[in-house]
Order: sequence, then C-alpha cells, then structure tokens
Amino acid sequence: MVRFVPTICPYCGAGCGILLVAGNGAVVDTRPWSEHPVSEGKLCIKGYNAHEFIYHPDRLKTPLIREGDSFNEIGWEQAIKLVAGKLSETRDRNGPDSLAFMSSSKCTNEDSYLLQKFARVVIGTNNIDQCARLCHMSTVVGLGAAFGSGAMTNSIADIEEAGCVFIIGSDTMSQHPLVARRIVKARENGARIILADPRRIQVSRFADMHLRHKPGTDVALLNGMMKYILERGLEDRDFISRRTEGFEALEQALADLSLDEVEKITGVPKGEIEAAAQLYAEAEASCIIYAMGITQHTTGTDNVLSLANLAMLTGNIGRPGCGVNPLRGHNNVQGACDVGALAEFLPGYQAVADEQKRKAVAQAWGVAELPASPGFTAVEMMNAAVEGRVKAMYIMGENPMVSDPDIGHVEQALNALDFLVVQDIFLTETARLADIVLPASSWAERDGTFTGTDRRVQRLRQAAEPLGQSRPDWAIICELAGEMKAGDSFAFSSTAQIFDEMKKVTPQYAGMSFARLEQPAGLQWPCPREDHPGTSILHVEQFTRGKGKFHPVVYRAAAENPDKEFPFILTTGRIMSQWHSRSMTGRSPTLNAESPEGYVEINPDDARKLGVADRAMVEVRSRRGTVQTRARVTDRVAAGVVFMPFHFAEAAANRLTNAALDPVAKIPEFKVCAVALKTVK
Ligand SMILES: Nc1nc2c(c(=O)[nH]1)N[C@H]1C(S)=C(S)[C@@H](COP(=O)(O)OP(=O)(O)OC[C@H]3O[C@@H](n4cnc5c(=O)[nH]c(N)nc54)[C@H](O)[C@@H]3O)O[C@H]1N2
Ligand SMILES: Nc1nc2c(c(=O)[nH]1)N[C@H]1C(S)=C(S)[C@@H](COP(=O)(O)OP(=O)(O)OC[C@H]3O[C@@H](n4cnc5c(=O)[nH]c(N)nc54)[C@H](O)[C@@H]3O)O[C@H]1N2
Ligand code: SF4
Ligand SMILES: [Mo]
Repeated sequence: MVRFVPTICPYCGAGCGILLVAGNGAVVDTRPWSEHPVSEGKLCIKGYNAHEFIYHPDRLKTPLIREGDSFNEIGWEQAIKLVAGKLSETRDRNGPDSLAFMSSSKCTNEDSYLLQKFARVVIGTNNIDQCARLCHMSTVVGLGAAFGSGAMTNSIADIEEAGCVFIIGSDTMSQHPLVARRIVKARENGARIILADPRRIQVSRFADMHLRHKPGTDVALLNGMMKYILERGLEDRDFISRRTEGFEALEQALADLSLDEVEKITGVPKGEIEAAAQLYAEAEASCIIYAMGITQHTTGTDNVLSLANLAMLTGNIGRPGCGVNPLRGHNNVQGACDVGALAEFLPGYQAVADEQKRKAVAQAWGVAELPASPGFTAVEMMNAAVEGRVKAMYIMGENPMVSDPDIGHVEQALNALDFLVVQDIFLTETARLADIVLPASSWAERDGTFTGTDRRVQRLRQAAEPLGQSRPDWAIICELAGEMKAGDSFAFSSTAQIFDEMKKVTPQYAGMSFARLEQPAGLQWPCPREDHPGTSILHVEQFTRGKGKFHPVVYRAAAENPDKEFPFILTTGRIMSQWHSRSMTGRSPTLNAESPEGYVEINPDDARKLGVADRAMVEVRSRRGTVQTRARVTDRVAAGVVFMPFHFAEAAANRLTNAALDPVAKIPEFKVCAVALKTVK
C-alpha cells in the first residue's frame, strides 16, 4: 500500500510542504502538497528530488570508531559509553568551557533544543552555536537592536501585496525559488522590482533596475538612497515621529554625505541610486528582501541596521506588502536560533548574561544555576581549539571542513582536539576527522518541528523507519544524558514531550502544541497563548522593543581589499541545484547531474588580460590558501570581481576565504576577500 505523508522540505527556509510517497516501508518519491500555504502545490528542483539521498549506500548505519586512519563499526551501547566517558573526563579535567557543541539547522527544533540544554545543563557551558553564525547572525543582532526582533517582519505570501520589491544581496530565484515565485507574482500585480547585487543573477532579467555595486559597499549605497530621500522630502514624518526614536542622529550623520562620494565607493552612477530611492520611497508598500550579500561581511550588522533605517524612514513596517525580510537559509535555521542553540542566547533570545532570565530558565530546567558568560561562537570555537582552550567538540549535522571560512585553519583546529564526535547521516569531510561517528536518522525517518523563514513552525512527519541502526538526533542526546547521570531532565520518549517543555521556556512558542500544529499552515510566532492565531506581520501597532530605533551607520571598507599581489575581489555563494557541502545534493543523482563540479566566474575583460580561456584550469590564490578549478568566462561578474560557489570540497572556496569577523555578530566575511589568478599550465 502506498501512503502520502505530508511533511516539510529538508532544504531551504522557504519551508515548502511536500508529500513523501511511502510504500513497502520505504520512501519512494516526493510529490507537491497542494493545500500547503507557502508552496501551494509547487516545488523547486531540490524539493521534487528531496527523497533521492535517503537510501544512498553511503548512509551511516552504525556508530563508528576511529582505528588509525580508518573506522570500525561498534555497537550503540559501547559508543554512548565512550562518548559519555570522554566528555565527562574532559569536563572534569579542564572545566566545562573546554568543550564545544555545534548544533544543526538541518535538525529539528527538538534536536537543537536538547543539544543546547545538554551543553548548558549536563556540561555547564554556553559553547553552543550553529551555522546561523555564518549566515544571519548579523540579522539577529541588527534587527534585534532596531526592532526588538531579529526575524522576517512579514510573510512569504505577503510579498505579492508589495508595490515595490527591493532585493539586495539575495539570489532569490536560485536560493529561495518558492519565495521568488511571490516576487514574480508581485510583478504581475504591477510591482516595480529593484535589484542591488554585484553579480548579474536571474532576477536581473525581470528587475526594473539593477544596481551593480562593488561587493562590501552596501552601507554607502543605502546611505546614499536615504540622503536622497531626505533631500527630496520623501520620508514619512508621521511614522518617524509616532513610531521611532533616534531620527535626529540619522539625519545628522547623513548631513555631510555627498552622492558623488557614494558613486565613487560603490561604482554605481549617482542617477541610478537616486532613481532607486525614488521608486522605493514612493510606492504605497515597499518590501525589502535580503540574504547573504548583506549579512556575510565584517560590516554585516551595519548593513542590516541600514536596511532597518531605510524601512523606518519611509514608514515601510507593520503593513502588508512591506517590511524588512531576511530570507533564512536552512530548513530550520530560524528554529535553531529560536530554541537557543546560540552562544549568547537561551531559548527565545533570552540573553545568557541577563540574570533574571537565566534564573527563570534554570528554575524551569530544575537546576540551581546556568553558566552566565556567553560562549564561543562557531569561528571562535575553532580559534580556541587551535589555542588548546577547547579540547573536545561535538558536531551535530554541520560540515565545517567545507562550510567554515579558512578551512586550512579549521583542519588545524579539529586535528588539535583530544576528542571529536560527529553525528551526521553521512561520513562527511568533517566526520572523517572524528574519533567517534554517530549515525543519525534522516528527516524522512523521524518527526518533530521545523521553523521556516517566515517564523512558521511546522510539523515534520515520519514516513519510514530509521535506516539501519541510525537514531533520531534527540534520542541520541537523551541516551547520552542518561549515561552521564542527567537522565531525569532528559527522560523524553517523544518529540511532542520535548516540544511541551520547550514552549515553556520559549515565549514566542508558548501557545503552540503538536495538536495545534496539525493544520497545514502550522503557526507563525509569536503565538503567546493557546487561543492566539499566530502572527503573520510583526510590529503592526508597535515594535517588539516599543519604538523602532534608528542607528546611524558610517561606511567601512571590507577587512581585506585587492592590492598588487591579490588584485581581484573574490565573492562566494551558491547555485540552484547544490546544497552547501553537497553531502545530500552530491548524493542525489538528479541534482548532482545539473552541476557536478566547481568553477570560478571571471569577467571577459579580466580573462583576456590574464590569457584565461573559458573552461581552462586556473589557480586561485589568497593569503590563506590555493585551489585549482575551471574558469567560466562570463559577464555575470563585473571586471575586478570573481565568484566561486563554495559547494565543492575538491576546489573548496573556503580554502581562500577570510575568517575576519563582524565585531558584534561575529559573522565571517565570506563575501569579500582578495585573490590572485593564473592559468595552470
Ligand atoms: N540551492 C541552494 N539554495 C540554498 C542554499 C544552498 O546551498 N543551495 N543555502 C541556503 C542557505 S543556508 C542560505 S543562507 C541561503 C543564501 O541565499 P543567498 O544569500 O541568496 O545566496 P548567496 O549565493 O550566498 O548570495 C546572495 C547574493 O549576494 C550577492 N552578493 C555578493 N556580495 C555582495 C555584496 O557585497 N552586497 C550585496 N548586496 N550582494 C552581494 C551575490 O552575488 C548573490 O547574488 O540560501 C539557502 N538556499
Ligand atoms: N564561502 C562560503 N562559505 C559559506 C557560505 C558562503 O556563502 N560562502 N555560507 C555559509 C552559510 S550561510 C551556511 S548556513 C553554512 C552551511 O554550512 P553547513 O550547515 O555546515 O552545511 P551543510 O552541508 O548543509 O551541512 C549540514 C550537515 O548536516 C547533515 N545532516 C542532514 N540531515 C541531518 C540530520 O537529520 N541529522 C544530522 N545529525 N545531520 C544531518 C548533512 O549530511 C551535512 O553534513 O555554510 C557557510 N559557508
Ligand atoms: S524552495 Fe526551498 S523549501 Fe521549497 S522546495 Fe525548494 S528547497 Fe524546498
Ligand atoms: Mo545559511
């Protein structure tokens, strides 16, 4: 008998609903789910093929232990004993902060909630983080400061209502296709589309304007737009005076700005900046959509603050079709942040440094105290490992050997550890360095919840039994806590039980339950009470923090800029058919066939000067490392800029990238570093 199990796509944060087709105890196909409010019966190529990697022969089926350069299979009991013993020993000998945990945005809310609780309660450290730190941490910090909540202000469907859509640093058609569908619909409804992106991307084809600024110059560009808006009196004085504070400081900071200077910094003609500002400010409702082009900079937080300034200046907050909308990346990166898998936040963005909040959570968890100082963030953990301050690491569902910046340094860090555990569904580049590897069940083999980019908490439903001896991540953590004598507070037998505890310490989720989440639309947070319908638009009457706050921001250059030795700017990103380190898409035949190998995009003028032919092998070199890959000669990139997708381990862009961090959000500068190129003879 064939069953259709409604569940959620395991790839991006759009959070599309899919039907898994299950027959004879296995998943055999994926189908679109027409009642789902986000995807409405449509999927992208990844969603349609989401089942393909589940039964790949490489799936981990038993725990593994390292013996020299290879791995041997061991039983669960032995694996759990070994891991528990090593973690306890490290904590007792070197203190709780000598351990560090990486949670996963691929995993469920219940998994991430339990891993952060394990780190804080069983070990006693705030050294817990996940890939949001490499991704939207500048959003969490920046929108938190400006609005009081670091999430997408509006909903995906709501984009259709916009009169103007301003897309900045988001390759929406490739990376969030089912969000891009709403932009296309908005356009059909008459919306004007402005794109600000250094590269020519698919959106360029239908955008009314494409500002092609230099990577890393967004603050200057946005300040230029705001300067023009103020000069022309296009600001919304009523909104500014009723809803915001700090406007005078912004006005002062922009007083001396010259658009000629902005043109020089950004490379965008002044007239284009003015025209974009005019379009954005004049529309009835203007919606900002952004992603990594904004966040992955040493100025990431400043970039986000600038977008918040622009939206408040023009009163584009709290109504349908407007807002500041960060598109979250992974299927559950929004949730991993919400439930506290972050070094400075307990569940619900309650700061670990806030004594009152910390005490309340400690009480709910039945412990006397919780660690008070913020832990090491993702990149800081690697630095601390190199310095010998972190001795043991537990990595659940992340692959930093491909995805972290400067992976030469990551390799050094992981090799310096006394003990590394990796819990994954495949033997990844990172798992190959582990002492113990624990096999997790895949998304199709378990249940729980994922939270999509528009704050939508949705049910993941089990369609097949766990493969081999693999176990759901949460069950592994409970087992381990039991072995470490913390069993009572980890005695869960279902994800529903975990959810019921989690919502008590996560105010945004307080009114939700598995029963309420049965409906196809799930529930959008905040949902404070059991009779609350959830929230599709934030900050309607007032901002989460009361008044919205303007933060004047001054343009700063990127940490590393081109010079004589390294004359090109390297910017990195992704492509439609591959997912990050390719652990899943590389094992999905349909997706992998689309784009099986890495490359570097080079502008035709630069290629001519360097004597590089299309498809020739080139060497790309930075201060951190060197890789060889194929050239794609294309005017998708401007002269002086080259682009590499970071998916391909054999020509890993992250051998080259700079691990310099944004001072507040601690996000690395994946989008700008300096490189040199030459042909390989
Ligand atoms: N197919 C696929 N989809 C994905 C993913 C994937 O791996 N594959 N990953 C998911 C995840 S985790 C994330 S975070 C999202 C990311 O989604 P996006 O952020 O849309 O993807 P990126 O390719 O990283 O880069 C976005 C855009 O930023 C531009 N850019 C580069 N530098 C700058 C700059 O200085 N300023 C501006 N304004 N723009 C710049 C690039 O040209 C690119 O068009 O995608 C999610 N979706
Ligand atoms: N140069 C450059 N580097 C970047 C970026 C960039 O734009 N440029 N973007 C950054 C961004 S935004 C992000 S989000 C990161 C992503 O970085 P990562 O999150 O490290 O990348 P993934 O390859 O998605 O890793 C997810 C891992 O989870 C495993 N997995 C899947 N399902 C499960 C499960 O159910 N349980 C467990 N335990 N494991 C599971 C997968 O096999 C895979 O190994 O990369 C960052 N790195
Ligand atoms: S848009 Fe994202 S969530 Fe939707 S099917 Fe594609 S990868 Fe899955
Ligand atoms: Mo991401």
